[in-house]
Amino acid sequence: DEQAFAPGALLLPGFALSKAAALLDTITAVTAEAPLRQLHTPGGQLMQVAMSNCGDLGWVSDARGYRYQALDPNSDRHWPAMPALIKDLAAEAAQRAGFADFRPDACLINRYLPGNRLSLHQDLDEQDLSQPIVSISLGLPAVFLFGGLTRADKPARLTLRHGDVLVWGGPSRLRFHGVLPLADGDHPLLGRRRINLTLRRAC
Ligand code: MD5
Ligand code: FE
Repeated sequence: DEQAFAPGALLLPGFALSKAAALLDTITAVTAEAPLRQLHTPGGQLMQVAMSNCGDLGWVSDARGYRYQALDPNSDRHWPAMPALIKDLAAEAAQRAGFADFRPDACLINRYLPGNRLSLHQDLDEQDLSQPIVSISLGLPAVFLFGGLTRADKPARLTLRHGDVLVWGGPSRLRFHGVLPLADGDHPLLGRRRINLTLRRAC
């Protein structure tokens, strides 16, 4: 039961559910090579959400700014390869939303613990903003804030659950968005955490 809840935005409830355990295994392997870590914003704030990446490019933030780079700054080694399971699932979801040849080169792994939030922002660091972003949610449910094209637009709320996949394309690609502080809980597969995979064409 797909829901096009805004122009260009498609919610695929439970689309990743049958592959959740296998996805978790690949994430565990990736984060053994490139551990999750909290990044600093260019303004010097420590982000609550811990992050890592797989794929040709990874998103990083530090005093020099936000950017994509091929090397993990913690190790100076390439990010782990993007598992085919993740890449294929994202391409299939994008196809459902009308993006026939989405070939992600970057997968950001976001790890939320209870209390962690992601403040309202836009995703602007990618070269081609006509390419969609595919977001896969695993573990504890989160209240997602889904705003407009200016920061002042009052965001709508949407609960993202284990296995949900969202495709953000077209005019929704540039919406302000964020995540409210994660409520505590104990998920049968992931325990006390939420993991979000964000698949992008970065360059
Ligand atoms: C998350 N992550 O749940 C979200 C999922 C990030 C981030 O925001 O930057 O890592 S991606 C949600 C998203 C992406 C692009 C556009 C819109 C939402 N939107 O128009 O609302 O950890
Ligand atoms: Fe974002």
